[in-house]
Amino acid sequence: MLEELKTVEKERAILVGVSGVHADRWETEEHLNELEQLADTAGAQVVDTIVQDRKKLDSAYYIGRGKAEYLSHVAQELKAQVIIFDDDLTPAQTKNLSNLLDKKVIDRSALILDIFANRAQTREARTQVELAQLHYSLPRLTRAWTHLSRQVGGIGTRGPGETQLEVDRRLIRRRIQNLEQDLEKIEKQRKLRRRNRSDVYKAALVGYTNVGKSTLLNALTDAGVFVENRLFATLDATVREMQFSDGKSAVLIDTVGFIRKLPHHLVASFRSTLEETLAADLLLHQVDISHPDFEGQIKTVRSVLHDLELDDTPVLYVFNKIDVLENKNLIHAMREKYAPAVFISADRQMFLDDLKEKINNFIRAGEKVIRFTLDAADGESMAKIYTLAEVTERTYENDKVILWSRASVANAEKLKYFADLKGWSIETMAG
Ligand SMILES: Nc1nc2c(ncn2[C@@H]2O[C@H](COP(=O)(O)OP(=O)(O)OP(=O)(O)O)[C@@H](O)[C@H]2O)c(=O)[nH]1
Ligand SMILES: [Mg+2]
Repeated sequence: MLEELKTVEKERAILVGVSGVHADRWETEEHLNELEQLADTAGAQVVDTIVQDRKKLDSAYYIGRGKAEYLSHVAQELKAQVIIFDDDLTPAQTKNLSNLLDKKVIDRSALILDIFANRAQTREARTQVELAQLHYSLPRLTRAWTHLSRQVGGIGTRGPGETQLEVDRRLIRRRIQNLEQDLEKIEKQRKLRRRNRSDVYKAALVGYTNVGKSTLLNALTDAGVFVENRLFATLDATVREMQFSDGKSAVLIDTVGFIRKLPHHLVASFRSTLEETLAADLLLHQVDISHPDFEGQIKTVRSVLHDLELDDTPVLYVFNKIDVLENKNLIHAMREKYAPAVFISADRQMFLDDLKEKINNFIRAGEKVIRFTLDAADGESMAKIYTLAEVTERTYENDKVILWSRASVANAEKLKYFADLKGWSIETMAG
């Protein structure tokens, strides 16, 4: 269904932002730059950008009726087909504006959903996106939308928007239920796979979209993940093993990037993709230090992590793209402000050893030091310990053997279980 609605010709779009209410002029312009990238990713051509200063938003027309009429003239002059607002519009504002402008009116959330719909490849991602789209369109099912639905194709109309408009809300609710059941099944399979990995150390790459997460995963693990200078290149979770020089290994997880105003239905739908990240031992918060608003992006990512209840997971800041950073003084300042932090170029493979060493330090800090005392003749138990722990010292006392070792928290738990079972003496200390 999604393929049928793809645009052939680029749609002409006008972007609209408001400054003075939630953001100052500089921020608003930065947000509109990003909106332009989003529009480009969705396949639109931006023909004009309008910023309006306002003290208060208009509940009926968002930018006020006067400005909306002006916008209508501009849209006609420039032959625009779609008007994209940077902020989320209420269903009533969308309806009023599309009636007055007689153009397709969409907001940032609808645009992001559209990109996700277009890019989703796996069954899981498609299900998640459709679910989010249905949640989004449910309160917006009005006559205005029926009218819009006649303009088939183009951005903001991919996915369920078109066909479901004619069906009633009851059908949509039923579809939502079905999709939720599908997702539950997919989630169960995922959980099984994850359980098999439960004793390995997991580091998750998190960060704003386009900061270079997939590039870094490829550089560290030969994962061969798709990389593109566009927003939301990655929608699925990829998990790969990563080797350290001391023979240790960990898994590295790459997943969907975050963005300002990620529609909350989308975050909720993507929970199962994000599960891998939710279970991580360490978050590598990757930042594009060459981006003019990288600190704003850090704030956004932190707030999504907070919503995902990940405040307690340790974080290592990974500042990327230092190869194109003009102001090198920034590195010094950020090293203090965001400690612990590393500064790398994933693309040029610069300072990746430093990053690996820091990750390894985190792994070591999470390990337990364990002393075992057992019968020297008990070869089977000894083998078990050597599999689950890194033995650093072995001494003999009469017919007993004493092993000093290090193990992850999960493996330490397992070893404790075997110790009780087999009657070894075991003493655990923090790493
Ligand atoms: N100059 C420079 N560009 C980089 C570096 N790392 C990645 N890039 C570029 O940044 C763009 C985005 O890279 P990705 O790896 O797709 O970024 P991502 O964070 O996975 O993006 P999403 O999956 O869209 O969230 C690509 O054009 C990369 O070539 C770097 O160290 N320096
Ligand atoms: Mg990616």
